[in-house]
Amino acid sequence: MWLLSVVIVAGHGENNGQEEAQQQRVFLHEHFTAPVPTTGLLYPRESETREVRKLDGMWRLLISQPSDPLQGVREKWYDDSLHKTGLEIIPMPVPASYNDITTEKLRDHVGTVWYERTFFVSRDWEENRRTWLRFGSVHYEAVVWINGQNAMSHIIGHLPFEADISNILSFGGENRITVMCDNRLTNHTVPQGQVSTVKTDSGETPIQSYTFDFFNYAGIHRSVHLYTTPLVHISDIAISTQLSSDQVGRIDYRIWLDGSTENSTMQPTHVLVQLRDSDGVVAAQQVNRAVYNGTLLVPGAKPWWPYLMHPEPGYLYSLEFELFVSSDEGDDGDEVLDAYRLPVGIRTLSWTHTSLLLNGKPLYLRGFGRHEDSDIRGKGLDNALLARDFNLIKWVGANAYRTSHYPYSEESMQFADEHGIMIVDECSAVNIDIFEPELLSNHMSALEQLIHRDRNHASVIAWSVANEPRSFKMGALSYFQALVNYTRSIAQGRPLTAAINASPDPPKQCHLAALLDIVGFNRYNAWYQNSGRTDMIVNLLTEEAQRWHQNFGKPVILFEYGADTMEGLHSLPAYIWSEDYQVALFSQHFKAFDKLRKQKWFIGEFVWNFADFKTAQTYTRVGGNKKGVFTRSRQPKEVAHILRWRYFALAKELDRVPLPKHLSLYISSSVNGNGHARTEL
Ligand code: BDP
Repeated sequence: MWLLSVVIVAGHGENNGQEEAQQQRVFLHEHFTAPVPTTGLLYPRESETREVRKLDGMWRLLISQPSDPLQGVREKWYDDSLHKTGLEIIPMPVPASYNDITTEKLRDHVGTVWYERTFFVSRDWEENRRTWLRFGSVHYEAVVWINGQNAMSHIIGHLPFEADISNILSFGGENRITVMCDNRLTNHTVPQGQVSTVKTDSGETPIQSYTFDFFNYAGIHRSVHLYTTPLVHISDIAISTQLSSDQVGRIDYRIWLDGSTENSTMQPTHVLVQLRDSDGVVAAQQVNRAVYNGTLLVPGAKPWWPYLMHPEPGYLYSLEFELFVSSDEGDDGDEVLDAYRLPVGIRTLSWTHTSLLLNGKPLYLRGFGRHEDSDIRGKGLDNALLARDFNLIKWVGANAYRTSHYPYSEESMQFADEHGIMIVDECSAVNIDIFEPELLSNHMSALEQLIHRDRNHASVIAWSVANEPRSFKMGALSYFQALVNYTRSIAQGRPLTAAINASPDPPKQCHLAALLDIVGFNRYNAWYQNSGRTDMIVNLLTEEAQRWHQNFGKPVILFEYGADTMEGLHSLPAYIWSEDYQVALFSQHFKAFDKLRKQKWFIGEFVWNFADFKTAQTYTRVGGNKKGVFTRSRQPKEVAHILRWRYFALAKELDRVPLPKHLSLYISSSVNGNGHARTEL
């Protein structure tokens, strides 16, 4: 890294002078250390050689003093039960964000909290296996102890981490797990934030601020798994797939083994790789003796297709890996050392300067930006919510969403594979600014961990490297050159994109767009710009999209458009915040999209947002961001019906999908020939 210059710009006020100066520091990110590649972390799945248990449920929580977040580390609270501290302990569900569970204190807590629970492990788990502890996500930073011994630590929320804890477990006895979770964001975390101290009526207290527009929920957000593997086991798998024009599927796979045993009769001799279709019938197989990578060919393969692009969307095979040790008695006596089954969809993904293609067919994406967010649970994984959301996505006829603005749960990625919903998979770099080397290295790590986690999902059609970075700044150019070069080297056959809000043209031209494969932009015409003017959408939007394509020669997507809308608020003529206004604004966008679709390089329209969600407190947000097509409790606003009509009309036009029976309501026999004119409410 080379500091090119430090330009001190005189600030307009004393307070922001320092900040502005800092923002002007420009680094040439020529020499950076790429992240150490992630290993392991296969999603825990039961098999004949593996057991999986969840440690979800009610844990205990201790809230540290915001003024002394590391007190517990100094005083070694992990050495004994948290009760021994004499401090207040409260029940806390896992998985869930802790913020909205209590009635006071916790919502705006800044700093660390301590989680704890106990569990038993049977003696059977001691022999010939390893026991792993795996967290789906702890936001933002976690340190984990088992029975007082440090087991692992991790930074960056929304990503899994794990450790082999066999050596620190008490088998046949009680074990204690202690987790310290820190929610503080700084200039070098992904996303960024700042902690400062304010003087309140009862003294000084730290507060967390950030520029991104969703609440910084924290806690143990996803399931905690305890699982076993054999001593020598399959630790990691990478696959890539292709489908030829004559329907021959191709799966290139690679597996990694981990562990050793002194017992030579337990050394693996070969791997049996079998691809089973959804009826369990073997469609292809291979025995691999020396190397752990290979190719399976699948004649007459059933491809993975997105929802509404095929009568059987989301078709998944099960790719079985069985690790064997040969016995002297011949094949029949071979012993399975380890078995792991990976769901796999076979498809070809490719792109050009104008299109993104799946199985050779150009895609038109229609969907949403979303959030993992709900009442009480915050960002905690909730299967009921997950199932409801997918039902709504399918009801509305969407075929894609972006995991704005961080990686979503692994369970949701599996759901997307199964339902044929395409995912633009975004890392947690939202609104980044101040492009310093420490940020770059965490940002690279965020992408590396995301790609490692999600590379085997058929549903993932692109990686989004950032949302609304301050990419027009001078410092952004070398930052994104380094970031994109690195990410491209690990991209596993997916194009790179980002959701940009800088401009396609100088003076605030985006430095990132030229580096991407697909240019995505966010634009709030008739909302943040020209509020109230739904007559100022079509031309502005179509012209801007054209500028993006002309300037950068890439396929273009609109990743965000929308309007805050209070459910139940109506106004004629339409007035901002009313349901009528949201409908009118969407309708004008649809006109622009249809103009743009004639130009083949415009490949997708994403609404902001799928559902209302919680934000930090500010006078522009009434109980949170209300741009949802659905309310926070997942009921439709009026616009949802209009959107449904459009998304199904697109499915009909593009893929000859019949319209759902009850899309429109009977009004009168004189309207539209069949009497159906208005969408069903
Ligand atoms: C965009 C951001 C998104 C916000 C949205 C909004 O990408 O996170 O929630 O604006 O203001 O700029 O609603």
